[in-house]
Amino acid sequence: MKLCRFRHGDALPRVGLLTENSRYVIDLTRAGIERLDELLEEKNFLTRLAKISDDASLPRLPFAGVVLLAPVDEQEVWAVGVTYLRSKAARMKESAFSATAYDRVYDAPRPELFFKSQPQKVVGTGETVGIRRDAKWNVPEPELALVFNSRGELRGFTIGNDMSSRDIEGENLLYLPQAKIYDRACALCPWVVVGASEAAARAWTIRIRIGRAGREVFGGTTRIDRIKRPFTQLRDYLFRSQTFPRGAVLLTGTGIVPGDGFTLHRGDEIAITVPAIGTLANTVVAV
Ligand code: DO4
Ligand code: MG
Repeated sequence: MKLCRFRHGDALPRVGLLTENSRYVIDLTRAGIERLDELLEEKNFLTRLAKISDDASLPRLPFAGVVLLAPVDEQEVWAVGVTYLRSKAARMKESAFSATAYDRVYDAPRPELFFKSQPQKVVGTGETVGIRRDAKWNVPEPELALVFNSRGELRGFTIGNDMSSRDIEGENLLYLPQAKIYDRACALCPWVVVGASEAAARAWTIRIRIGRAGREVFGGTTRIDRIKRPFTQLRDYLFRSQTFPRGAVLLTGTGIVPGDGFTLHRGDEIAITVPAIGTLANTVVAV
């Protein structure tokens, strides 16, 4: 099942459930569900959603008539880095003098976790993502995203883009927050797939296509099962000594890194797809 946040007309954001045929969004407002984060707190939310999908009295809105939003109400977005060998190799190569930090974190028990975005700064599909004006080497990072409730229970999966400035990151590891956190640096796919297990998600693939003036300038695919660490381990470290009263979203790291000669340009079209979830599509602007 796929959940989303959406807007319809002038109304405030609502929560929706995609119908089996993907043609309608069931508006969950009349079922008493007004916020995604609250729904994900419910113990039996999957059973409730199964009943809702059979309830013909709830309004079904044609898919084409709704505006899909990023699937966060008040959840912070965090990220984990260097979870794929490909990411480790790329960071070691780009680093002026901190290459061993990446090598060590890849093998260490404690993962590299970092704050990525406040919820209100997350952009959704169809919106613009940013490249910094003071950076020369900018890339998207296509990542599977884990959606947790406040108890750290994995409630669903979506797709994230951890936009990054590689020259700033490579110059000095202490610049990582500037390479990672700026306006329009975090995008999330509107769909949250619920009811799938970690084992199922590990069989998925993630791919990216970057278009420029109608031509593909970069494409790549990888498998989620190449993520080195179990999702439970990532969750345990994220929730250590830290509470998330509204839950949290965790980007799980990138395994697709364009070659060193590639940087994003304004106007580039980025499409990140996990077939089991959907596509996150954004156009690049300078911020
Ligand atoms: O340490 C730098 C960030 C790594 C990252 O974002 C990734 O591997 O996806
Ligand atoms: Mg990343």
